[in-house]
Formats: sequence, structure tokens, C-alpha cells
Amino acid sequence: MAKRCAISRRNKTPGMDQGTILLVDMDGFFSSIEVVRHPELAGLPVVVGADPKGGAGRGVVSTCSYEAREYGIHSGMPISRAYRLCPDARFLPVDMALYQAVSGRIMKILASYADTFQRVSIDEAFIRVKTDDPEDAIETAQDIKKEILAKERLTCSIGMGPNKLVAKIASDVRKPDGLTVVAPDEVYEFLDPMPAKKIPGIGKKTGQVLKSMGIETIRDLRECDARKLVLRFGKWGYRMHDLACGIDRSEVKEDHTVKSIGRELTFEEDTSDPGLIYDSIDALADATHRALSNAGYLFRTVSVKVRFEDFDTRTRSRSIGFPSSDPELVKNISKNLISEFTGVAKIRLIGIRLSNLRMADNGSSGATHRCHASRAGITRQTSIYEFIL
Ligand code: TTP
Ligand code: MG
Ligand code: MG
Repeated sequence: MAKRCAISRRNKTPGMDQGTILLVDMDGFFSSIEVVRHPELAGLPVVVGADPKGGAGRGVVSTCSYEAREYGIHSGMPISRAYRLCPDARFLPVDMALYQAVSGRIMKILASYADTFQRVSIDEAFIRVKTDDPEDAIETAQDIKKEILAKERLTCSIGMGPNKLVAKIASDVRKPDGLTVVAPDEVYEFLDPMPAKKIPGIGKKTGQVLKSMGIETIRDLRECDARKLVLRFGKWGYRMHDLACGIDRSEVKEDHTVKSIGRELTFEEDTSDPGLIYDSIDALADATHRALSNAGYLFRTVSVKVRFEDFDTRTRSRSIGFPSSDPELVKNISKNLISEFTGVAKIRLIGIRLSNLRMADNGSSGATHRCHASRAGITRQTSIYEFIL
């Protein structure tokens, strides 16, 4: 239910003059859609992802219902582990076409409420609302929830704040079906007690460095001398400090540009067989390039990702000086990049991602290439589309 913080228009903080920003994120998106399709699953643990094969399955959990989360299951977890945690859960395969169709309808609803609108991912968008009255913005958030529930029978959680950073963090505070409102003069009170890693961009590594500097909470970070952070992290130190102060000047941009297109696969068994690895790179390069062509883009950067048997995950990237649509380049660069990792340890998963994308002039980057991704030895392929934030 809505957390109604007292609203006030006093003490506007720098960087907070953008009106009111909402971040809407659907609850348990893929699994909630499956429950709408199979109403008999309501209230049960539902896991969407790879086939668990009675506990021997490989690949990962895409997402799961909140009932399944009570067993400790979460996105990205190996499906075999999810099976061990709750063998009685209903395990369903990913039906991306359905989720994309539902997402498209939801985005249309969200855009209809927005002064400016920015889709961030398949189930998430920023909305800037054109009102100076916080009560109006709260009413808008409640109307959005009602309309999505009435039309799609799905719930979402909404964070509302003076900028994107605060709205994003607020959206995650109460899930599912939450509404968290942070007024401009409540930003410190809201952010201060949170762990520093709640700030987007502060991951495990940065978190560890901050910890070694005695910084654990956002308040610690805010109260730290920005110069100290700059000495340690360069320009990112300034930005980090701003964010800890709740200052985020990035705008809600009407931008549907695809930022990168990727494909990855998990081997049926961990492997160090160079033949299988290089054949799989060919198949992935074909599949990724085909998705790029269909979406009408050219690429400049190729990245590969490798996950070893112990789950240690590495990435390598190379950029070329011109936008290209050449599938042979994708293959050659990928093979070159992956060669560093073959013969090191057994590999569990590999992936290719194309980024630094440009629209092809004619809206298409050329021929469609065959995808051999369903060949033996490969259990599962997933697609990753990112949108510019
Ligand atoms: P999220 O919004 O991160 O998660 P969610 O909607 O399932 O659950 P929450 O209520 O916590 O928001 O991701 C949206 C969808 O993206 C999710 O339903 C499935 C997909 N996804 C993956 O396939 N793999 C992943 O690792 C993650 C994080 C999400
Ligand atoms: Mg979600
Ligand atoms: Mg999301």
C-alpha cells in the first residue's frame, strides 16, 4: 500500500527542478503474466526459466513469483538450485513473445500519463508528470496502478521523487503493489540509512573499496569529502557524491533506442573443448547478428562474456572504427576475444553482445543469417535487449 510521506515544496535541492518523476516497475513480471494465463497458479510458487530437468537442469531462473521468493529463489539463480529449494514449484519456460506483447501494451498505458516518458527495460519506465502539486502526482500514480490492474490484471510498484535516482530507489522499497513517495525535502532522510550499494553504479568492487574507506551507508558517502572520493575514483567520485546527496540531473528522455543486443548460452556440461566452444561462438554470432539485422542496427563494439565452472565471470570488448553489419567480423572478433579464456578452466556459459549501435540507413543492415543455436551441447539461449537509461 502507499507510503504517504508528508509532502512539502520547501527546500528544493539543486538538481531537483525537473517536476515529479515516477519509476514504474512491474511485480514479478514474467511470472505474474504466467499466473494471468494460468489462474490456477495464483498464490503458488511459480518459477520462469530454464527446464529444471528434475534437478539436473542447467541455465538460470528468469524470475519467480513472490511465493517462490519465500523459498530463497531469485532471478539469475541456477535452475538446479531453485529446484532443490522448492521442487514443488511450477517451473515454466520463458515465453518472450507473450511478455513483449504485454510489455508493449503496458508501455502505451504508461506513456499516456506522461509529460515525458522513458522506457528502461521490458517492465520498467520513467514518467515525468507535468504538475507542481504532489497530490496530483500521487493521484496519477494511483490511476496508473488501477488502469494496469483493470486491463492486464497485473500489479506494479511505483517510486515517486524529485529526480530519477530517488524515484528508482523508491520503487524498490515496497514490493509488490507499492507506492513510495519521497518529497524533495525528505531525500536525505530517505537515502541516508540505505547501504551505499543501493546507488546505481556502486557494485561489489566499489562497495568493497568504500568499505575499506569506512563508508557503508549513503549517509557515510554523503558526509565524505568529495575530494577524497575523486582521489580514489576519479570523475566517478564526484558523481557518486552527488548521487549520495540525492542530486541527479539526468533527464527523462524519450528514447527507445536499443543500446545493445546480446545472446548467451549455457552448455549442457561444463566444457573446455575448443571445437564446441568455437562452434558455439559461430552459432551465437549468427543469432546475435540476425537479431541486430532484424532490429535494423549496425554495431561498433563486440563483447564476449565467459562464465567458468566456478561461476567466475569475465567479459572482454573490442571496438572497430566504423559502424558495421558484417557477421564475419562478429565471429572473428568474438573468437579472438574468447581465445584468452579457452584452456584456462572449464566453461559453463558464453555470450556475445553487440553495442555502440547505429541505425542502418535503410532501416535494415542486410541479409538475415541462419541461426544454429539449437545444436547439440547447448541447453538454452537467452536474449538480452537493453535500453538507454
Ligand atoms: P525485474 O523487474 O528485475 O524483476 P521482476 O519484475 O520479475 O520482479 P520485481 O517484482 O522484483 O520487479 O525484471 C523484469 C523481468 O526481466 C523479469 O520478470 C524477468 C526478466 N529478467 C530476467 O530474465 N533475468 C534477470 O536476471 C532479471 C533480473 C530479470
Ligand atoms: Mg519488475
Ligand atoms: Mg524491472
